Amino acid sequence: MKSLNPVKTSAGVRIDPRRLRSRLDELGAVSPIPGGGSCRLALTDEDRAGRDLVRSWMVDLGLRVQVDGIGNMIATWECASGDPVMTGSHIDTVRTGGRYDGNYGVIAGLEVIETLMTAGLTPSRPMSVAVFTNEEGARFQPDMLGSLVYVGGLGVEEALDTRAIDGARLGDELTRIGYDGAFPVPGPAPYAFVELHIEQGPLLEAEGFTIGAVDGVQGISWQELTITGQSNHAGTTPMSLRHDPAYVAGAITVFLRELATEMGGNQVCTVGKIDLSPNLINVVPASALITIDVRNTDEMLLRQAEDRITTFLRDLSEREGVGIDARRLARFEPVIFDPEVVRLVESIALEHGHTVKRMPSGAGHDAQMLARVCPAAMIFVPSHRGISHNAAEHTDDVDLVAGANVLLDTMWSLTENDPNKESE
Ligand code: HGY
Ligand code: MN
Ligand code: MN
Repeated sequence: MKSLNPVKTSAGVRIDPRRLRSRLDELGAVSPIPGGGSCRLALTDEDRAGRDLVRSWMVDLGLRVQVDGIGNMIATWECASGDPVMTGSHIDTVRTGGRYDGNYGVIAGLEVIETLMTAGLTPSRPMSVAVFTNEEGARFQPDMLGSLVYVGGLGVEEALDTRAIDGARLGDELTRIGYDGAFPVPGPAPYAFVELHIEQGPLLEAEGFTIGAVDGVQGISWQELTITGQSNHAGTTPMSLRHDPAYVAGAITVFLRELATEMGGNQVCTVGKIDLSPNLINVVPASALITIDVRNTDEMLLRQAEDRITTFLRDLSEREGVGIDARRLARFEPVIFDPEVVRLVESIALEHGHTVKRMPSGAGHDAQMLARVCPAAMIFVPSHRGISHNAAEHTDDVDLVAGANVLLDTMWSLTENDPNKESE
């Protein structure tokens, strides 16, 4: 993207904190769980209820709402010609979702548009807010599935045939909840994409920063391992004769922890799911299904980690006499965001008087997919104690408002920034 001159909104227009807060609480109350979070797994009835609510806000604002073939909702303020400046995120959650993950970026995007409309400011480009399908990847894999299809990184037919962890077919669920839209995918590339999101990690709060100018997203490697052994009696089977999938699942979990600790840096490894069968106290399991989530900001190191895991699994299966079948669920290389847009976020946050930290994202986001087709970047605000994917997820209102105002001026600068125009 050509060099951008920060353009202030006239008279320092700012969002309405009460409206932002009330919409976050209203959406958070859709399928609530104890502790203030929500459970809206992708394409469930709960997700539909959340979508219906957000779409009603989009329609009330007079935006043109287009639902595409993978269920992405794109709401556009058609106030000018040209490719839109797009923001947005997701409103599907993990099973133990917090109030802000994804929701905040969508609601802040609508807040930016409503604030500009109320102030009588009309951008020189259209603005749009996207709700992408199945960002979490908790029910259907991979994660960021909707935005990946939107940018042409996954064929829509293949995506529609994806099976959920509960066996449902994605396309059938999309039809069932009434969000199998007619708008074609891949969708049109926006002029630029900026996503506002909570950090979901501890750095901003621990280091005393208000805004994160996110310059990239780390690489992600997801696999599902099916471990098959010999089911047997827990009391009569000598230890030397066991082929025990539960032990193998445990050994893999320990290995991943030790690998990440040894590699250090940004290397992280997680076993998030272990399903034993038949899962009974007095039966050596027949099988174990586990997931492994491995990430690093450096692609070469991520590949090294994957190679070491593959070697470990091969040796372990021979030693324990079990089968280990790996199924790839997601694999995205690290992404670097557009330096000009990152610099714009940073300079606007500083103009607003905030402390700003440049940082990569440890979590995956839709922005990493939009970066394939347009200049993209992200804005982070702190997560209290770095907690996320947990009902206890929290960000102070003052930080939520700060981030939304940085988003407002970033989007406004992008719509008003004509490289041939003198900076004001
Ligand atoms: O897994 C992730 O990083 C994101 O929450 N989908
Ligand atoms: Mn998210
Ligand atoms: Mn998430």
